[in-house]
Amino acid sequence: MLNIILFGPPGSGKGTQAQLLKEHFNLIHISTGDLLRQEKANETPLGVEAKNFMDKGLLVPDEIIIGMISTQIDEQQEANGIIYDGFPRTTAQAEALDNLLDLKNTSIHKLIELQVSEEELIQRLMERGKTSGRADDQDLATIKHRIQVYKNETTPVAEYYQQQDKYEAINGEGDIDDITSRLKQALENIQDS
Ligand code: B4P
Repeated sequence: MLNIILFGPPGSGKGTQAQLLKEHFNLIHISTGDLLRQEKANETPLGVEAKNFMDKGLLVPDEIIIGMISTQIDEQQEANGIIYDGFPRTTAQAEALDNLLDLKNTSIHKLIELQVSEEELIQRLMERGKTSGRADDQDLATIKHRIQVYKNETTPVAEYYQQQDKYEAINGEGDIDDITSRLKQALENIQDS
């Protein structure tokens, strides 16, 4: 089983690339952002609570996310592997994920960070905001706040996996297809090792 974390700031291409990789490697794609947006759209109690945080560009509390991901992993017993997209976003989430995988006698193989400049992130998210209908893509202040939250609360996750010698950085700028090729190479290297 291949367990990969696709990591990077908001707008770095995690969702875009996870979709392409999942087809190529026959993996399951778990996006906490997509799961939360589904809960929001269905107006479930979880979705109603999450909305308060998401629309302001804040992280949803760890206990909500960890409960949600645990159910998802349980439902994917037969998977070839899982790409985690947008999760973990805090070290508490990373520790919880390691514990959940440990119970299943597996572990994270690699965290791959998509590196993109702040100017490019802002441009992509403002562009997406024109059509996505997402409240968190609508204004510059919220986008900048999300990037700041990423720097403060999420970058320690990369250090956490760096300490386990499981970190790799990929250039996330340029053609979508070129970035996919870089990622495919990284995943093939993991499979061959
Ligand atoms: P996410 O859904 O994870 O939102 P994101 O970071 O904006 O997504 P992503 O980075 O995947 O966007 P993509 O590159 O695909 O989270 C949203 C919110 O949910 C968070 O702010 C938080 O409130 C909450 N949340 C989610 N997970 C959580 C967790 N674990 N803990 C707590 N809270 C959590 O797309 C960006 C745009 O760029 C697209 O329009 C795309 O078309 C474009 N693009 C992609 N690659 C490109 C390229 N190479 N060149 C040009 N454009 C490109």
